[in-house]
Amino acid sequence: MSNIKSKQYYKQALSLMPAGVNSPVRAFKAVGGKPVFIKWGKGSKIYDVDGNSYIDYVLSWGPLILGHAHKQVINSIVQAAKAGTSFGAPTAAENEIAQLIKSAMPGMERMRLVNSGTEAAMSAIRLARSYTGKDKIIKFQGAYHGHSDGLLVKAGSGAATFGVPTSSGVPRSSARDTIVLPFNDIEKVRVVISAGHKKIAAVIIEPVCGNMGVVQPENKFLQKLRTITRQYGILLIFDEVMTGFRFCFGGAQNLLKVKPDITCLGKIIGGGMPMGAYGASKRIMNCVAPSGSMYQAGTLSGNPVAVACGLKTLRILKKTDYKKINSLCKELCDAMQKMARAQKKKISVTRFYSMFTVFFTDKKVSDYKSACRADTEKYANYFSKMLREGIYCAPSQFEANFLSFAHTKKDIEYTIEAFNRTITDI
Ligand code: HOZ
Repeated sequence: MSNIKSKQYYKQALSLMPAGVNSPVRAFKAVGGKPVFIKWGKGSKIYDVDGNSYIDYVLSWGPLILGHAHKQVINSIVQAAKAGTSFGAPTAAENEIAQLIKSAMPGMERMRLVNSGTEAAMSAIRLARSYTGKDKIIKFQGAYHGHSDGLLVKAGSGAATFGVPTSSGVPRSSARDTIVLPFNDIEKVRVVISAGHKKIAAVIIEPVCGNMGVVQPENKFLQKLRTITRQYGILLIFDEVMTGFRFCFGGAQNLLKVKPDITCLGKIIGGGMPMGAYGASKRIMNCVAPSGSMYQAGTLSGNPVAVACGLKTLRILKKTDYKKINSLCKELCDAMQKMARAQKKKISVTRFYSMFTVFFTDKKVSDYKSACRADTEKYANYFSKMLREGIYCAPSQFEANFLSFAHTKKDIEYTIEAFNRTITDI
């Protein structure tokens, strides 16, 4: 496997961008080696500048649920671009995508399209503060809701990967209003809320965590959280940036039957183009300017090319049976877990529908503390070996891997064989 061209591009990139990348985890610092530079993708595969191919389980960190360069999606992008790339004025397609999202998540009676998940979560927090007149928020340890100041406290994803869960440059005054609690610990939530509810505007949560690796809610944690927040007049924000349209045509809120007050979306709703959204009841969304006094705006919000890409993706998903992707992911994860057991390796494969993480620990992973017990050196070794096998996994222990509808049985069988070879000497 030659990496000559990737190395050259990386060397050049180092003189242009911090660590040579435009988002930290891409630098491969947590897994060693140098990043591969991708030239193109099709279906379940990506191809680098040296001509190597990889079965892709990152899928642009989730959005490409239909696989790379899906023909109909690309056609929609081309058609939209031909008609103009940005107007900074309303278009009919924005109504269409908002209507489709609302039909899948009826709690989003009104919504705003934005450009990323970070923007959606940041705006949702401002909205909750505006609506309740309170300042403090609760988030969970190891959860990641984008890189806005108040949310970059004890955060997961790249922040956890690089040991800067609370970023430098975040003013103490911003972090002061963020209360961080352990995921899946409802008693801690109860104690903190009953003592401090007069100052707490919202609880923000990834209903299924993806940014500390995949960690599921347990023992009706979300249902109980819903009851407590409602009881104390605190808004519940579901960050469904990763989970929205990933498990079904809707969100984790549909599957788990818990209705948040505010929903944040990103990734899949843009189908691989930059897009996010936040939405809530008409009453809550009426706070947003110019209906209300909470200001939020964006030149590229509802961008016609991004909307066309997201709209086509969602329309295809609406007609698609998710059973195929979910059962294929189950087959993959069950086989990996079985092989790990057979080889007596300390590995726990966590999975929720078509999202999964291979944790290098045999202990149960139910929160950030238990996720941190995983052996990150072993993960790094695993990542590099899988890459050499032609499999592109998340370049950090604290991230999710994803399947797409383009992944085939053959991809899965090859991955299982490669996994078995790979873990033998780890
Ligand atoms: N932190 C992102 C995933 N949770 C990674 C984004 C990227 O590097 O593209």
